[in-house]
Amino acid sequence: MTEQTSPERTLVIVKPDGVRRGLTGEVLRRIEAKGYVLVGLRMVEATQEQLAAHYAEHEGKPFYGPLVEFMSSGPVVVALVEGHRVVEGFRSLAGSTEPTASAPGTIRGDLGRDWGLKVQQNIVHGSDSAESAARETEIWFGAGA
Ligand code: RTP
Ligand code: MG
Repeated sequence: MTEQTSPERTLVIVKPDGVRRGLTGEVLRRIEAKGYVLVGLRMVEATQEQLAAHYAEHEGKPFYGPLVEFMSSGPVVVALVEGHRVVEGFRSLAGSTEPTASAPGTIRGDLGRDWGLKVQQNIVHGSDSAESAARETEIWFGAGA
């Protein structure tokens, strides 16, 4: 199958809880099974600078500190994913922020739960717009990716 229009990209992160629980392959499998294409993939220990830039919109919120701490608690797998309307499509695959309220059939709804912690540990991140995807791609893959 070929794309009819210029493809969009989104930035996906398998968060430390997903990596720790051995769900990286399952997340990537769902992305590929949906028909999207992996065009970049790396495992990293996120730096404080990367997390401050990535979560700048949440600075000052009560969950910001616990979020940065959680995202620093182990390696993450960062993927650049391509396809027509992939930003919206991956958000739909991921489910809503709270795993408890996420629909079955979604990554968070099928594989996540609330652990009673200070921050939602919800397995994956997906960019919320094409603009966010471009900004986040530079943070995790560097300029020119
Ligand atoms: P993401 O950015 O990770 O794809 O998730 P999202 O858009 O659904 O959620 P967002 O509002 O952008 O929040 C970023 C991440 O912060 C954690 N969070 N915990 N009250 C809480 O416990 C809470 N609120 C947000 C989650 O890990 C969320 O994905
Ligand atoms: Mg978000």
